[in-house]
Amino acid sequence: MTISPKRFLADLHTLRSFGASGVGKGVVRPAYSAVEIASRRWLAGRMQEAGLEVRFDALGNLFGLAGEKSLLIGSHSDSQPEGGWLDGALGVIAGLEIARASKEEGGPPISVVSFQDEEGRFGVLTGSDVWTGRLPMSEADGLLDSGGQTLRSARERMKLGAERSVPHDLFSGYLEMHIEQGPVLDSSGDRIGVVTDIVGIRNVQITFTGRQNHAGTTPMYLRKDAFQALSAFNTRLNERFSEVVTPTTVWTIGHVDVHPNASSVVPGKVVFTLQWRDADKERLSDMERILRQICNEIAGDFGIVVDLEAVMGIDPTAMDARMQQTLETAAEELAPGQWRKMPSGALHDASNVANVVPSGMLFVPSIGGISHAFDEDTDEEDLILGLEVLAQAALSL
Ligand code: HGY
Ligand code: MN
Ligand code: MN
Repeated sequence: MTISPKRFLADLHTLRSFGASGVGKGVVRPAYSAVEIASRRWLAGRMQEAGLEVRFDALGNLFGLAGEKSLLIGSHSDSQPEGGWLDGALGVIAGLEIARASKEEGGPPISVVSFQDEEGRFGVLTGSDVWTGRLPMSEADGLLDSGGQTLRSARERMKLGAERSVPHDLFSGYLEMHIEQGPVLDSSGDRIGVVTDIVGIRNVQITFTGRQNHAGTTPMYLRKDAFQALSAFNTRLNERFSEVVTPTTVWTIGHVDVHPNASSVVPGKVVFTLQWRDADKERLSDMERILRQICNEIAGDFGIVVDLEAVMGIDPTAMDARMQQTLETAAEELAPGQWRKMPSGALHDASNVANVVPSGMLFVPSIGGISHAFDEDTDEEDLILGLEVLAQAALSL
């Protein structure tokens, strides 16, 4: 199969032009934004030109189908609020190039997918959550983004044409190529990572409600300051998590909304997210137990009301053994001695897809280990090597 690195890179750069941030190679292409929908239409056009049958499902997942039973290759093409140009986009465009090359030469049927909202504007991996059946559409529709908009209202504005469901049994397997988004390959000098497992995640939104009041007249002992409560919560959380975590466990308070966010007002309310990730499901549960205990303590100590939304999550997931073996063989052939097996600390659609078809993942290095930031990047030679390894594995499968 003759893949075209030139055509692959050109498509990758065109996809970046949808929502290009103007800072480095960054993009701002959140799920269901106008520019994200425009990029989906463009992608659908490229799939059609490649001779694939284009299908959008009701959530906005975009498939380019190659026939009755095919290998599926892809990822996502939405971005974080401040994202890089390769996170997700790389896997989708690699899938497009391999499907197109195979079609041109009468090779095996290869289909492409771009899952919607992988970056979790509404959920966790919303598009593949719904496609694989982990999350019912009716529940997904009620999810809110940080601005209070429902997923249902966002998807109803898409107007992407006829929606049709895409059955899982159309596919014999799933391959996803992604940038590593961490420092392991970049610092070791390896050029390819074959993913063994994807970590599990839990994510929750928490609200502390205290008493909004005047910052000059309210004595300290009378305050119910929601921000002070959050500050104490964070300190206690770090102390208590340290009793159960390992060096690879991670946790993040990534979104904080302080109300009314004014210098002369004692904050009456904070809404924040807490996310934690680990390869061990038991540990994820232990951490949730600790979190709930601390919430109770803080409510008592500060006289505030604590509300926890539903904890959302995905369990740790192993990649399929045959898929790993096939990727390893291709890596050893094209990058002898320059690849490694490794777990993924980032989530990927493959975490979900692995529940419905055998799935495998391939990483290429992230320069400086940077991602979810405008300056995320990968050397062009590594992008092309990744494409070649993926194509070789796809052919073998
Ligand atoms: O957060 C993640 O791991 C993924 O990039 N959505
Ligand atoms: Mn991604
Ligand atoms: Mn991401």
